[in-house]
Amino acid sequence: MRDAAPQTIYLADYTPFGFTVEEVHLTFDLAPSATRVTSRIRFAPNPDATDSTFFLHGENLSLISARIDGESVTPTLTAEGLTCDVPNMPFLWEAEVQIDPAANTALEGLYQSNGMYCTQCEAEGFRKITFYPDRPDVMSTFTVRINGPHATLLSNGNPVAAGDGWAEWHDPWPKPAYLFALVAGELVAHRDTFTTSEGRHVDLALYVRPGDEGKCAFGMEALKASMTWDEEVYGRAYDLDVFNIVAVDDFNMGAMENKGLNIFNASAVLASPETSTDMNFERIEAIIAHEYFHNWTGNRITCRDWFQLCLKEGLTVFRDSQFTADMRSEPVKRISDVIDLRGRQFPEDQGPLAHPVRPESFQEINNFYTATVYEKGAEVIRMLKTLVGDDAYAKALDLYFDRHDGQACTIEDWLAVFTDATGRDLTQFKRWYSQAGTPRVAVSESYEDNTYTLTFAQSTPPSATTADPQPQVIPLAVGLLAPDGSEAMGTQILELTEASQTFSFPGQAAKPVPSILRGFSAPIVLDHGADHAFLLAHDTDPFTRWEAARNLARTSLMNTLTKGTVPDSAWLDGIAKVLSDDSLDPAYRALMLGLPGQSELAADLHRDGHIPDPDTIWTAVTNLKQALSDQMRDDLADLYTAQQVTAPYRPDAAQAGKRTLGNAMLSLITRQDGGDTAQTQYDAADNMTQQLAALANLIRAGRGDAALATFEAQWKDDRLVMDKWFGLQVMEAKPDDAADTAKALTGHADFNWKNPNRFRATLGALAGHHAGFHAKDGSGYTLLADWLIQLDPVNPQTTARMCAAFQTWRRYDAIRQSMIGKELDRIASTPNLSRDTTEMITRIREA
Ligand code: B3K
Ligand code: ZN
Repeated sequence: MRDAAPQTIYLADYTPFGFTVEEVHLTFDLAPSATRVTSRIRFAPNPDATDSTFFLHGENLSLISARIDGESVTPTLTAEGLTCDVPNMPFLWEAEVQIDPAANTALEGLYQSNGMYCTQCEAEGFRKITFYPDRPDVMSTFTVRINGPHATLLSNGNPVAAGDGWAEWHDPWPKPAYLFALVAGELVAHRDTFTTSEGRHVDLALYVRPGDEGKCAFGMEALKASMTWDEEVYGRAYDLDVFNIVAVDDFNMGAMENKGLNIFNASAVLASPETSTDMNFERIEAIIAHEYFHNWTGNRITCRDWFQLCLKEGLTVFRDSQFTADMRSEPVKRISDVIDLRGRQFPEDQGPLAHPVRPESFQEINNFYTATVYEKGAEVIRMLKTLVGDDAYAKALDLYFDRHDGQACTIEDWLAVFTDATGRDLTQFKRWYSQAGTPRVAVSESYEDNTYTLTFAQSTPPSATTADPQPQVIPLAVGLLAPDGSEAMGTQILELTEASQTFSFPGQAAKPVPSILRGFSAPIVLDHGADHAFLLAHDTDPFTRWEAARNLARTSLMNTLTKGTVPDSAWLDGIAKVLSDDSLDPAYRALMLGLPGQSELAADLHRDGHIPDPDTIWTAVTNLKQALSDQMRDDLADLYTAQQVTAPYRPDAAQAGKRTLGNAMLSLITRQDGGDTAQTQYDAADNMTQQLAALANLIRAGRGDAALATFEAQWKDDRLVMDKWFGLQVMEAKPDDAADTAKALTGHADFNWKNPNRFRATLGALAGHHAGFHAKDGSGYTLLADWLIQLDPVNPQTTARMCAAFQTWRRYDAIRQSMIGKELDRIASTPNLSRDTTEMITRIREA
C-alpha cells in the first residue's frame, strides 16, 4: 500500500497532545485476514496543551464503528488518521477496526510470521493496529483481551485471567503505544524464575516454536544475569510478575523491548553450541541485556518525542556495553566497540547521511535508528561519565531515575540531572547532541627544559546537517611513557574545549612518548605521527596498545597503496612478538592481528586526496596477510595447537578467546597448506564456531565445494544456520565472483527474500564485501538495486536500511560514481517508492 505523502517533521515544532489518556482497553478477535480490534479509551483534556484538536493516528485500518460516550460518531478520515469533534471534558472513545495481519509483509503493526501472530510497534506501528495518539509522550495503562484458538496468547504486563480460546492481560505501568505487544500461536515455553532484590517473585519464560526448545537455555541464563546486574550496578529491579520473551523468524531488526513481553528476532535469542558461533552467543547475551535494561531506560523513563531517541538508545547501549565488559573482558569489549564504531558510525558521520545524535528533522523515523543515535549516543554518555567521574555519574543516574520515573523526557532533562548532581555547566558539551561529524584532533609536541608540551587542534568537517561545527568538549585520556618503556605519567584526563589548546608536563627527565586517547576516551579521529612500534611494545593501556598495532598495519597498507611499497617489517615484527606472548589474553591477541577494514582504508585514501581502488585495496590486504603468514610460518602450527580447547564447549570469554585466536591462526595456516588443516578441523568440528571457521578457510582456499554441500545437507532444516551458509559464500567469494555468487544464491530454493534475515544474509553480505560490491563492471550495484526495488513494496524498513550501502559513493572514481548514480536514479524513479526508501535515496543522492 502507498505510504502517506512524505512530510518533514521538526524537533522545533513539538507541542503536547491536547488530551491525556486515562486508560486503554483493547479486545482482539484474531483471524489471519480479518482481525477485529475493539478499543475503549478514556480521554481527558490535557491542561498543559494549547491545541485541542482531537487527531488519532491510523493507517491501513478499516473503521467499522466509532462512538463517544456511547453515541455513534462519524470521524473525518485521512490516510494518516482521523479527526472528530469531542466534548470539552473527559469522555470514552470506542472504536472497532478490522486489519489484515496475513497481508502485513512490512512486519510493522500486527503481522503473521510462520502462522504466529506478533507485533512490532516502535516507532509508529501501533497506528496500524487501531486509531490512537501514537506518540511516545502519551502514556497510559493497558488492559488487553485476546480471543483466538491458540495455545499461547500473550500481551504486556501481568496475566489477569485466561480460558479456552482467550486470555486477558493488564499492564499497570503507564506506557506509550510503541511498547504495546501481542503474540499468539502454538508455542512452547522454556521457563525459569527470578526473585528480585525487592523480594518480587518473577516467572520468566522464553517462547519458541516447537523444535527450538533446545536453543533456549543460554538466553534464559543471560536474562537472569542481566536482571542481577541491573540491580547490582544501577540499583534497578524488575517491576512485573512475569517477564516473557518470544522468538520470531521474521523480524526487521534484532529485538524489541515491549513492556514485559520482549519480542526477538530468532537469530538474537536462540543458541546452541552446534548451531551458534561464539560471536552469536556474545551478541545474544548483549541483546537480551539491552532489551531488559530498556525496562528502566526507555520504558519507565521514555522519550518525549522521537527526536529524543538517543535518550533511551544511547544510554541503553552504554549500559549493555558495561554489562558485556563485566561479564567478559573489558579491553576486548572496548576494542570491539571501537572497530564497530569506525566501521558503521564513522561512514555515516562523514557522508551524506550525517546527522546529529539528536536529529532535528526527519521524514521517516525508522531511518534514524542509526549507528549515530545508538553507538555515538553511547559514546557521548561514556564521555560524560569520564568527565564527571564514576561517583558523580552514579549520583546523576540515581537522580535521573528518581526525578523522571514515569515520564517522557528530553536530552535537556538528561543533561540537567548531571548539572544538578555535579554543578557542572554542560552547555558546550551539549554540542555532542546537536552537531554531526567526527571531530579530528591533530597533535604536535615539543620538549624543552624538562618540560614536555602537547598541543591539540580540533576541527570537525562540515556535514549535511551541520554547516559550521563549533569546538566540542573532548576528554582526552593521556599517559606518558619514558624512553625505557616505563610509565612516566599515569593516565590523566585532559579536557579540550578550544579549537587549539596546549598542555605542559614539567619534570620530564627525558622526552617522553605520549599515549593519547587511552581507552578511546572520545569518538574522534586522532592525527598523530607517534612511535607506534614503541607503543605496541610498551603501552600499558590495552586500547592504545592495540591502536598502535592498527596504526602500524594502516601505515604499511597506505604505503603499499600510495607508494607501492612491500609490507612493513615494523608491523610484521611487532605482531609476531605479540602473538607469541602467552601472558596476553588470546582474544586480545586475535584483535591485534586484525587489519583495518577495506572500506575504512578507502575512506583514509579519499581523505588523503587519493581515489581508492577497491581491487588494489583487496590485493594489498591479501598480500599483507600472506606476508604475516610467511614470516610466522614455523610458529603457526604450535600457536594453533596451543589454542585448541579439549574441555566440553562453553560459550564463555575464556574458551571463545582461544577459539578466536586458534581460528586466526588457521587462516594464516591455510595460506601455507592450502586448506589441509581446515579440512581436518571441519571434519572434526563439534561446534559451529569451529565448523564455520573451517568452512570459510576451505572456500578461501578454493576447495569449499564438498564442505558446502555437506554443510547444506546437515543444516538444511535450520533457518539460522542456513543464513550463515548463504552469507559465508558471498563474504568469502573473490571480488570478481561476489556478485555472481550472490545472484546465484538468490535463485536457490531456500532464498526466501521476504525473510529479512535471509535477505540480509545474502545481499547484506554483498554490500559488506568491499571489493565485491564495488566490482568494476557494476554488477554488485545492479544486483543490490534490483533487489531493493523488488523488496521495497513488501518491506520498506529493511529496504531503506540497506540503501546505506551506497552512502560512500562519492569516494570512488568517476566511472563507479556514474554507475552508482544511475542505480540511485533507477531506485528513485520506481513508482510508489516507500517514504522510507525515498528519504534514504534522496539524502544519499544529495551528496
Ligand atoms: N527499540 C528497538 C528498535 C526499534 C526499531 C524500530 N524501527 C530495539 C532496541 O533498540 O532495543
Ligand atoms: Zn534499544
